Amino acid sequence: MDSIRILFLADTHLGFDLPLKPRIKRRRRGPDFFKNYDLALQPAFQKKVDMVIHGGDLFYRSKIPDLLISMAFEPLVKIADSGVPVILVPGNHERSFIRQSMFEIHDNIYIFNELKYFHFRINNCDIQISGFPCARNNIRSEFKKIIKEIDYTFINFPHIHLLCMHQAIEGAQVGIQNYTFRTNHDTIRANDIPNDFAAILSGHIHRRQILSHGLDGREMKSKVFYPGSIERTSFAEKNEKKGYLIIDCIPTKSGGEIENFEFVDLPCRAMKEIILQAECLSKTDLLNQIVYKISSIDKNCILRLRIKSNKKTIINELPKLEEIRNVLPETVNISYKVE
Ligand SMILES: [Mn+2]
Repeated sequence: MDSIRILFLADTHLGFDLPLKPRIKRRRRGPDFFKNYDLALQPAFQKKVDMVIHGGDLFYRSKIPDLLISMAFEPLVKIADSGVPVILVPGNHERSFIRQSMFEIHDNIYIFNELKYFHFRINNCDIQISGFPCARNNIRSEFKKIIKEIDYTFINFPHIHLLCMHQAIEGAQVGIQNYTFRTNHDTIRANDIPNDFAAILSGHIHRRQILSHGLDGREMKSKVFYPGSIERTSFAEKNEKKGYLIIDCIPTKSGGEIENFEFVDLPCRAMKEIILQAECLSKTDLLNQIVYKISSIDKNCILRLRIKSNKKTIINELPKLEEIRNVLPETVNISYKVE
């Protein structure tokens, strides 16, 4: 038996800032997400992997047009057609359900729209992929029940057994301040993670990371792999590298082991922040200050402009987002906040 190579990506948030009929023509961030989605799937197109797993938040939200669904599924159907299985976990952004039309339904695309398990035989290995859609209520108390149900699913004990989900697990970290998930009802206890999986593959946490210990220092025999999002979805991710995971699993008598893994980077646009004090300035002064400040920034960046003002009256005189856009290079994406 040979090892199995898995392409694991998650949190692609397709459809984010991608109006299909835009009223105003300007640069959007949506195409960046599709570009990285396509780049992330290249190892599958090149048949360098045995399986593709998406850890959820395929889409940016649940209510989406059919066109967006077909855009997202087009490469997946091609990969499935070429003989590489594609497995999808519905995330919280798609409200735990991935919708397909008849054009996207494919024998070789498997979706965890409910708690399920799929069996594969690849490289003479028996592989079981168990998984469930994002549990949005009280996963902390529900998780043990889910694991019990999975325990009943073994027909033959697989050489490789993986658990796929879209949840926060104790110890996971996000954001510039390293917020750590601990005891909330939406967080799985590290001690509840069973020992008999080759690995836990999860989406949801946008920072790439591997969890191997609980916060009490106890080791998890089945490690948790978060590939992170493929692009920066918020300023909390501004310093994070983005990409996907390639994981090699080796078969054993007890559910397999991870032999090797690699985080593969994807290109990301820089996120910059400019903070201005609005007091004692006219609107023109403020616009001039913005022009001055942005003259040195990366023209390809995603900009967050924060205007700090103590006087409530001055807010009426602040420039509108459109006026700021007019003084920015067209290539910059901007968000604007008055504090
Ligand atoms: Mn997400």
